[in-house]
Amino acid sequence: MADLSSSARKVQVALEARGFSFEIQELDKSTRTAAEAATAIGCEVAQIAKSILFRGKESGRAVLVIASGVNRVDEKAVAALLGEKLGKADADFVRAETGFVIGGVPPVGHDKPIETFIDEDILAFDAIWAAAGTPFAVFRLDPHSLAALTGGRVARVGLPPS
Ligand code: 5CA
Repeated sequence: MADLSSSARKVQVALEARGFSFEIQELDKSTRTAAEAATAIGCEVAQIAKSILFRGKESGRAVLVIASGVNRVDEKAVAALLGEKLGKADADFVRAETGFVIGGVPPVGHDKPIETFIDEDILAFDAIWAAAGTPFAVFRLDPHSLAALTGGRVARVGLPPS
């Protein structure tokens, strides 16, 4: 913990505050994208929990989708659950809403509460990995903890590659 960068430490504190003992690891290889993270860790890309931010088109509120690394987010499915169409989030919006930079956005520990959806495909694995605040930090967790950890709703919000 003492060795973690300040952004990773914020995530470690948030995990502990929710009663989880998952340990953040800072690697010397980039984990900025799901593919890079899988290579650095030595796991399947599908085992990477991507945190993708959207912006409600009318409300402007942030919406987080945690998806399996191989899937695309089914924006129509998320919009239907939300009752609002989705717009894109740019890098500044991501930073302002979460407190983290793209490539390091974690599933928890954001500066503001964010409505969250969890891609049900991520539950197929015994272990998954999520970003932990920087493009070099990750933590390993069991996917069934994601809902309790984030307060998110598990739903069919991922589109597998064809
Ligand atoms: N650290 C890895 C997972 S361990 C990670 O954060 N992967 S990610 O997929 O969740 O984050 C990268 C995502 O950020 C991309 O899938 C993409 O949706 C988003 N992104 C990348 N560049 C931009 C950009 N310029 N503007 C908005 N979103 C972007």
